[in-house]
Amino acid sequence: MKNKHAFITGIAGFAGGHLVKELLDAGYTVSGSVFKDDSPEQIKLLKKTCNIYKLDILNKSRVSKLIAKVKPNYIFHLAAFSSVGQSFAYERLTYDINFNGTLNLLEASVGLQKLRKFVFISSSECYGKFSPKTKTLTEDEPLNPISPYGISKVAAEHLCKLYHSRFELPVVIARAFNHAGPGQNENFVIPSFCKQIAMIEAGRQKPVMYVGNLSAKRDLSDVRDIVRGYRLMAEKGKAGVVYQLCSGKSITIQSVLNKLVKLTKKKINVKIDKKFFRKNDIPLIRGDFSKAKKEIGYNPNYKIDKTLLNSLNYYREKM
Ligand code: A2R
Repeated sequence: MKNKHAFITGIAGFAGGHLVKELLDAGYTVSGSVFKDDSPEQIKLLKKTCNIYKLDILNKSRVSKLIAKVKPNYIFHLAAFSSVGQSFAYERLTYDINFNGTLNLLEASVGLQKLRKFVFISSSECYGKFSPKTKTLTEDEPLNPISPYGISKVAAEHLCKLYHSRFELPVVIARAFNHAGPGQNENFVIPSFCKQIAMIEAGRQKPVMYVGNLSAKRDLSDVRDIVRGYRLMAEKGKAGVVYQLCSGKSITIQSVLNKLVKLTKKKINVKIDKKFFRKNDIPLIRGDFSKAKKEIGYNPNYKIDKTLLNSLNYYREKM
């Protein structure tokens, strides 16, 4: 469709696949980039509806050549080193991909004639440690990241704002809170639980689940709501502005686990394993999506029970 061509970096990632569906359903033409070929099935599927390019976002000249060739009207920059936990072990790589990769893409986008919006995907990890008096996070909360991942996203947000003020690049920043759903890899807490339950059901793991800190409270959304937020930001977001995308509620990891365990007929023993505990873990995170609701019409639709069932079924099918 004319003037509705979206380019997604990290298109074969967890959120990427859901964003493709969201955009195609809304009448966009979609293309995007993959880094490695380590999910050939997913890429084969994507190629049925999208043009897919191989791209390392750290390759500056290749990024600018590709963007100049594709000439998208919308860019959704999802490619990232996305694991908070692993960012401690791969600190420099995290800064490289999340900061320099974003810089390459911003540079390549300056001067694109028909670019309507550049959506940068940031994270609630930018807030890091905040005052216990803060009950609900808003976009105005000071940023105090406590992980290499959080630092990289804060720095990249600043870069996006600079490119907006310096070159009038129409950048909007999505500060996404935790999200889950089918397709997420097991480095994250919900898929890790789901995979273990599916393994137990398939007789491939003893009926014991290993879990980390269950008392942490998180603001959890369905990925399908979050990607709708990305589209709404592209269509209605104000350039240079940050929008939080979240559920506005918080739930303990314990409750998530209880809900998941109720979805299986197997009797499961839960064992706490300290190796899953994170230093500096934040006890409670809850966001407020009022600004996104007011300015772009964002309203989450999915109930947590559906998100959990769909995530578990994804791993059941994989078994
Ligand atoms: O390794 P691949 O081919 O799956 O690509 C990953 C891609 N990526 C890169 N792309 C280009 N050049 C690189 N040097 C590079 N390094 C990684 O980023 C992967 O498909 C994608 C990220 O996808 P996920 O890890 O599944 O993250 P998710 O959950 O979709 O997160 C999307 C965005 C990220 O910016 C997160 O930081 C944020 O939402 O929460």
